[in-house]
Amino acid sequence: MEQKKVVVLGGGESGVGSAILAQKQGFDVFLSDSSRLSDRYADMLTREGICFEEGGHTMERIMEADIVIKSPGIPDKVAVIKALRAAEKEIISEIEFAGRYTSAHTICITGSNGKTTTTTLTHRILAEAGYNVGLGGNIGKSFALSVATEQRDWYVLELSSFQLDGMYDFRADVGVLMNITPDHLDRYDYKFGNYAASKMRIAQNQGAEQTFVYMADDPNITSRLEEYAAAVGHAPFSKELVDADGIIHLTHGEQKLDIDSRRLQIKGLHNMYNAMAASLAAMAAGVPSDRILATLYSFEGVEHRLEPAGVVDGVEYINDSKATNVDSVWYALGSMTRPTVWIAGGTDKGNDYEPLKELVYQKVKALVCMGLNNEKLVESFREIVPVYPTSSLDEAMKVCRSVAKEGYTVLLSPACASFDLFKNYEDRGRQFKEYVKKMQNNG
Ligand code: UMA
Ligand code: ADP
Repeated sequence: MEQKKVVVLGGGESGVGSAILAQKQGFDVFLSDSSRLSDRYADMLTREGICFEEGGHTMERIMEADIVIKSPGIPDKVAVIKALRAAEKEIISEIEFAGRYTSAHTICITGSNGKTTTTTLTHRILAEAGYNVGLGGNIGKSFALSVATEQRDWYVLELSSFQLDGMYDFRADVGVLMNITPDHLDRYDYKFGNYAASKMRIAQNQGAEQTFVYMADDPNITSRLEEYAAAVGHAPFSKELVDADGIIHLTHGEQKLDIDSRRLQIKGLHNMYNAMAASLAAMAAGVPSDRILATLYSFEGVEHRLEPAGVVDGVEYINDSKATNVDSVWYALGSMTRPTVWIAGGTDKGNDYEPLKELVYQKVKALVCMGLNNEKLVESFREIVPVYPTSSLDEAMKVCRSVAKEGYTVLLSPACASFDLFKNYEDRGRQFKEYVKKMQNNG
């Protein structure tokens, strides 16, 4: 029988993992990338003897595919995808493909915000409870590479809407949906309904045997349950489950779990949601309540998410560089307990700052804009707080130092992407932390 042909589009983390798995499964594999591959990925492909091209897509070769695995960063509007769709080729995501070659149970986590924190926490709960569990998806090593190289009983996967878009038969044993707020609309014809529909795919193919964990306080989710998740075993979480003493009461089947939110090291309402979601997912996976609590109380959060960066002259500095949209900043500001100097700005993603105005009025003493184009932020907030436009980290930090008094918090929570002044959000967060360390050392 002739070998089936797999074409992988994109030679980054997703594509290279997919190509290696496809090769291992006996397909005839060809990988194509419109740009140059990084040395690391080119070496991995060469080592495995996988054919690839870089710097352009050769259509004749690509059109020979039986199955196309598309990297999540490639939008549908590019010519190569349009041509493949016109020819009715099967185009799937890496997660759909890899799901075909593992019998491991999966916990799949999506949402506009909170994915990485909840995925990391859930994975840690299972790992510390002794499960043979892998981590992947929109975080760290690709799922496909893990399936090709490891034997796991469980996977905890973070899924982006881009990955969900190419998933058809895949079914999560436990699906988790954190929230749906506007993001990435450029990939969804600027229609929120399209983006929301993509997020709801987390519950696709699920039935009564599976569990769907979701945030019941989000009308963007609850209004879509009937259409997308009618048949699933529901496990909702909500701020209604938190009593006046801060105890969160969770139930799943016969199992009960009472979490003392004051003992959580990750702070703020959004982190209570993250803790509830991770706990319900772990309960659905059969982890005993005492094991869940042990990990919940020791978990310090993930770098660049409301991460304490140090104290200088009685001023606390917090790195929330991953807050790249308005909703995440809303939660960050909401969790501030001291007068706050807020650093925001960068590459605007079409932000509407209206939802932040009330909170800024209540909590923020000064807004320090850090970006090459600060106009929109200045316009939005200048009537509410003093606004200081700056165009570098150094300038921004000098302003913060002069306006923040003892007992204040300086919060970097930009609401914007970082690409105007930094390589990425990690670079922005690290430079911020290094600056704070330098101030501590120099007095
Ligand atoms: N490319 C083409 N043709 C095109 C366009 C791009 O070949 O027309 C090539 C690029 O030249 C590049 C490759 O595609 O070499 C990149 O593919 P990619 O953007 O999908 O990036 P990967 O390195 O494969 O990483 C992807 C996810 N990236 C995106 O969705 C943008 C990673 O999520 C994920 O961890 C990884 O797959 C493994 O599954 C990152 C991310 O930024 C963390 N995600 C977004 C987010 O969190 O907001 C969704
Ligand atoms: P994601 O992987 O979805 O981007 P992260 O866990 O990395 O989510 O958090 C990104 C940003 O969103 C952080 O800056 C954090 O302060 C904020 N955040 C975290 N969890 C939530 C949540 N459940 N709801 C809203 N914002 C959140």
